[in-house]
Amino acid sequence: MGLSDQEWQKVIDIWGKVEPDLPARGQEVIISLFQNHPETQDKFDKFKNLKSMDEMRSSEELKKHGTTVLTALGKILKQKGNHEAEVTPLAQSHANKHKIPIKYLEFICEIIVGIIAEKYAADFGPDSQAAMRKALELFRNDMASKYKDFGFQG
Ligand code: 6CQ
Repeated sequence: MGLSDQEWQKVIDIWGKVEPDLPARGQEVIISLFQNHPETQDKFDKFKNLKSMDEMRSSEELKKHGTTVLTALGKILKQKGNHEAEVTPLAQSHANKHKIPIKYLEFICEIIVGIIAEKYAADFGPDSQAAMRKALELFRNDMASKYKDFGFQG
């Protein structure tokens, strides 16, 4: 289920558009994740007490985490599938320490695609969207396979 060179190029190109706005996009991704899937918020000791939209929006810590998650994802995407070195430690922490089900990774990936589609519509046509979905699926599959190695039934 690999991506063609052209598909990877589309992924890299759209990520290039997102990158200058990482803190803002990251903040939107986390808030949208918490709003659409409240159970995900409980996984963050730091954030589980944030209740209102205002509290979420004004949390500097939340914004920082938004940058963290998208920076890490960008690094992975830029490896064009050769992401073993990046995915292994991430799978280890998310399985063993943070205990994040694969389902939650599906949630966040879908939200990321939705936010890119909303903010960069002109640069994120159907082919780019399909390529990004494929890249994120590859990432999730590799996370899931590592989860199995670690004995986590994510
Ligand atoms: C993650 C996810 C979001 C924001 C930040 C990180 C939305 O206490 C802490 O500082 C946080 C420990 C932590 C938790 C509870 C953590 C660390 N994550 C979670 C929970 Fe992950 N994460 C996800 C990614 C998928 C695209 C990526 C690239 C990533 C990176 N994480 C969750 C979670 C719960 C619902 C999901 C779906 C998720 C996905 N995450 C953490 C990272 C990185 C780089 C780090 C810090 C290093 C580490 O591995 O602990």
